Formats: sequence, structure tokens, C-alpha cells
Amino acid sequence: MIAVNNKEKIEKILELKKQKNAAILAHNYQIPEIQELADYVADSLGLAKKAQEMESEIIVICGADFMAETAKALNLKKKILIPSLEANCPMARMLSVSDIKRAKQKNPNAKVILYVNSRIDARAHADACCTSANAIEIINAIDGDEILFGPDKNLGMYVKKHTDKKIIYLPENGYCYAHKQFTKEGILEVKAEHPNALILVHPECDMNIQEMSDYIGSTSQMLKYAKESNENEFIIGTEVGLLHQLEKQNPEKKFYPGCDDAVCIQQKKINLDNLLESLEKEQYEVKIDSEIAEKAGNAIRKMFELV
Ligand code: CIZ
Repeated sequence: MIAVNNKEKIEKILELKKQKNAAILAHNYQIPEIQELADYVADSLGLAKKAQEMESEIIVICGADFMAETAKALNLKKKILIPSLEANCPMARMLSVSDIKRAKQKNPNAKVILYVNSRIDARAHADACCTSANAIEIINAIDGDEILFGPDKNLGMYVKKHTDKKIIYLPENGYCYAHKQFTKEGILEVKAEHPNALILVHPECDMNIQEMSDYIGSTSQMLKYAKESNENEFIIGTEVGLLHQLEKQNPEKKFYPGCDDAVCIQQKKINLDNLLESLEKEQYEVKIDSEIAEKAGNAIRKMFELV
């Protein structure tokens, strides 16, 4: 049931969206109200592709700041908005341009592959970007046997199991704090309550969590897996926001969070109020220095070329 004041906000948002020829793209970790209102809900790869295809003059990205920056780097002529400046990614801030330059000096032949969840100025120094949905393919496809990879070490270690290439982690121990919440004991407790449930986890989870799972994948891959599976119950090892799409797309199946605390606080900063304000005031517009936008855009486009 939609609360009355929410109903009014939603109506205003939809009206403004139409008036301004705007589109709303939301990440799988957004709160349900935002996911329900969006024109498109996906992982960061899906959002990046969609932003390129859309004709809308304004695109509001309800997701983390790096996703809005990706949309801007790929769509320099469009107005890209993010409703909250607090929707940033702490993991992205674990890797700086100087870290990359230092690592390149030590490993001059290595290719730099950065998870899109990194700062836009860092991505301007990458040979290619990747997401959790395509990291294995990108690393195997890029020309070069030594890879500087960052900032998520768990994703890097997951890829390492599927490649013969040498992976050097950048920084040494980058991580997503929401995915760090999962513990083996916690998941086993949920499993004890639901013994038939399959365990699906994200590659940003620690290796001991990956090792106890039935399936490892990005959010888009988990959605596909759950839909196609003959099983009916799943324990979910990623940010809790994904539960909304899983339940919506599979009303007959049951999904249990592997940990209730796996919450990306920053993504949850986006709500109906600041989305409405964002459309009203056309704030906060994503601006990127043109040289950085061009170089980071090349690394993102390279990802599309490679897979
Ligand atoms: O790439 C993304 O969108 C993130 C942050 C997670 C995922 O697996 O979709």
C-alpha cells in the first residue's frame, strides 16, 4: 500500500519526468519505492548501457555516484543528475590515482583493469573497466598477462580462480563494507532454518563465503539464476536491496537475506523526497573535467568492446 503523501510525491515525480523529458534509472540496491518508480532497474552495467540508448535529455541516476559518473562519461551531451551527494561508494575511495601511478611504475607491463566502482579520475588511468558481471571475461580478453586490478580484492580473487593471468591487487585490500557483513556462521543459521535453500553470493563477499555458496554472481546474474532455477528457495549474499527485484520477478519463490545488515547506507540516501527535488531543481548535475571524461569514457567503452 502506498502512503498518501508518497502517492502525491510519486505523482509529482512522474509529472516532472514527463514535462522535462527525463528518465529515471535505478540500481538493484535502491529502496523499493525508487525501484518501482524507475523507468529501468539494473546493475551498473545495465544502467550504463541503458543511459547510452535513451533519448531523454535528462537522466536521473538513482544509484552510487560512480554509476552517475559512468553515465556522464558516456553521454557528455546529456544532463545527468544524482538526487543525493551522499550516495557515494566508500570502496571507490580506497583507490587513488597516485596508487595507480605507483603500481604502474613498479609493473610497467601490467594492464590496469578497474572495477567500475572506482573514482572517475582513477578510471581515466585504466586500460579497461569491468563490472562484477563481466570481470572474468574482460581480464581474459585483454591483451596482457599481468593485471593491476582494483579496488575490490574479493572480486579480484574470484577472477583469479578463472584465469591464468597474474593479478596484482590495487590497493592491497580494497573491500565493500556491505558485503563484509556476511559471516559463515550467519549464513549457516539461515540455512539451518531453510535447509532446502540454495546459497547465492556476490563476488564482493569474502572467499570463505564464496566457497560455501552454490552460485557466485553479480546482481544481474543472480536474478537470472534464480529465475531459471528449478529450486524455489534461496539465501541471498548481496546487498538487501536486491531482494525486491528477486521477489518481484519470482513471486512464487522464497528469498532470505544471508545477513540483514548487508546494507549500502550510501545508496539508501536516495529517496522520494530528494528524487523529487532533483527533478524540480535539476540537481545534482554530474560534472567531469573533459580530459578525465574522455579517458575514463574510453576505458568504459573498451569494456563494451571486449565482451
Ligand atoms: O555492478 C553493480 O551494479 C554492483 C555494484 C553490483 C552488482 O553485482 O550488480
